Amino acid sequence: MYPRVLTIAGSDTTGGAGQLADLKTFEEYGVFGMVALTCIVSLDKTQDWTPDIHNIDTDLLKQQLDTAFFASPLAAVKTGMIGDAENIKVVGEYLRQFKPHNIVIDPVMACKRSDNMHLESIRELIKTELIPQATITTPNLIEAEYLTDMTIQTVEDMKAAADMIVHQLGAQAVVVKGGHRLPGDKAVDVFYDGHDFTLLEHEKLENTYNHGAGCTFAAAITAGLAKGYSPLEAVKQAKAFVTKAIERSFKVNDKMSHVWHGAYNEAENRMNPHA
Ligand code: PXL
Repeated sequence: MYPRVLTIAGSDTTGGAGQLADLKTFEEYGVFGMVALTCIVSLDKTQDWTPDIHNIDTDLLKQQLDTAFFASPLAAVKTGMIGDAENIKVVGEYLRQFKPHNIVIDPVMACKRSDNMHLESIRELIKTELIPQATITTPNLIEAEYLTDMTIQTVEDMKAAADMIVHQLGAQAVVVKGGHRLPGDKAVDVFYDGHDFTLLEHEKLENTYNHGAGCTFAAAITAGLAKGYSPLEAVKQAKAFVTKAIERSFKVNDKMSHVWHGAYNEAENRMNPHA
């Protein structure tokens, strides 16, 4: 039986990030994806394609969570963008009640080019309701700063933030994503499970077309955990998966460039009668 996994996330209509990235990634990993939608993100073409976040009503989110959690045992659950305080509380309650085996918290607190996530109303709740339940959480540098109130400029800073996220905020493990913002020619992610730090280094990719990379990485970790990988194995495999997705990303238009979730398995060759 295919492991079943649930993503509790928003919809990026353009298909690069959010629950679309998650489902596409789950399929590539061979796990069966379900969705509880938290918000719909549309882009305002009259405002330079600025994202607008439309939160799903809390009762409707509850009905979806009821459906998913009661429908079938879940091998793993991922959370992504939850832009509304009440919705975060509800997700926290369901996770506490159902205690899924593997919980991946992607603490999405900023949407590129948009400040309409009402950060202050959700930041504390992400820290108190979601992070303590995480098997692993996947902040980027900005999110790690929001979680810890630290300024992060070096790998040592990343380690200190990882230590705090595990020992003070209560996640079982964390991977702090250095990405492009970290000075130097290497992209470095710091994995920490409360005992050992592991640095995952990669040459910075020329290609900066990476919309959806964060969601894809966290979704890949979720799928890996559902398949029985250890957190570190899941992170390493996810890194390989998302690196290929970034290498093969493409320009959607002048403003947007998306990762190609099918890159690792060359999904473009599937169902090809001429292959
Ligand atoms: O990359 C963060 C993110 C998460 N979820 C949704 C998004 C975005 C960024 O655009 O649209 C739905």
